[in-house]
Amino acid sequence: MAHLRNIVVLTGAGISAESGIDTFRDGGGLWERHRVEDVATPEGFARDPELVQRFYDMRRAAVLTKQPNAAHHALARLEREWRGELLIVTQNVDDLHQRAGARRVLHMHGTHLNAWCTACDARHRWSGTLFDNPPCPACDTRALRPDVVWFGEMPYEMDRIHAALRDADLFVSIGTSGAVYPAAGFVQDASALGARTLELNLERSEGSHWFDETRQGPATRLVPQWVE
Ligand code: BV8
Repeated sequence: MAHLRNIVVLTGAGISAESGIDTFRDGGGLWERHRVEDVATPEGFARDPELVQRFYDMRRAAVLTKQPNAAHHALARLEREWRGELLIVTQNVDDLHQRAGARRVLHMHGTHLNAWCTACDARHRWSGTLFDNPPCPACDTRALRPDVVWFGEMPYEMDRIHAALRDADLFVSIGTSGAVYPAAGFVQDASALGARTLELNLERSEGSHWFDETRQGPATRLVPQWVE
């Protein structure tokens, strides 16, 4: 990697799988137990807010009991030691990158760590539950929802992501099925803008054919190997 300056890393649920956090589309994953339309869309939330709040309360509580794994730690070490720009764009709503010591993490699909008040637009650090419809600490209105991006909603900080892809010499995708856009299109954007592209994933994904190089295996083996 000697000649590289700027790296963009995209992570998905697969990087947290070995920490014991469910992925979406693997066997036994989240979408086998819940219809996306019911728990990860604004329409589903409007239809049955308590179901959606319980779904995220359960996942938020689960994350609090998990630890970052060797892949998160290897990425955090690289980010700390890298001489150029390195941006970790994660589709994950868990905080394992941060807890491994990474400092520049962009949660394009939001984070379990926050509750979002749709009355006053404030975001609050939140480790409790939301199903009991608590009041917003800022405006006292009972209008808190998980601060995550649902299907049909605009991901966060897309301008910042596109600027980083424009400057990237290398784009690395770790642990994602390449099933959801716009994240699944970043490899094509990066490639068209002249970056080399590398996929590290347990198995070939829907987007593998877009990458210059793909390596298959568990993130806790592939990421430390790539970082070394
Ligand atoms: C948008 C947060 C536009 C919540 C998530 C019709 C109407 C509206 C939109 C659309 C539409 N048709 C298409 C779209 C676009 C839509 C989309 O792409 N749909 C798909 C289904 C076709 N996208 C959107 O709606 C996005 N917004 O387009 O906005 C817009 C424009 C203007 C104005 C307003 C809006 C927003 C999508 C965000 C949805 N939120 N998550 C939550 O977490 O609950 S999506 C969720 O699934 C993830 O965040 C991620 O993005 C996505 C994919 O998940 P992965 O992370 O890849 O996990 P998965 O289980 O799929 O795969 C795991 C991988 O890991 C596997 O490959 C496996 O092999 C690997 N693995 C497993 N173990 C390991 C491993 N790898 C390494 N080591 C291991 N040990």
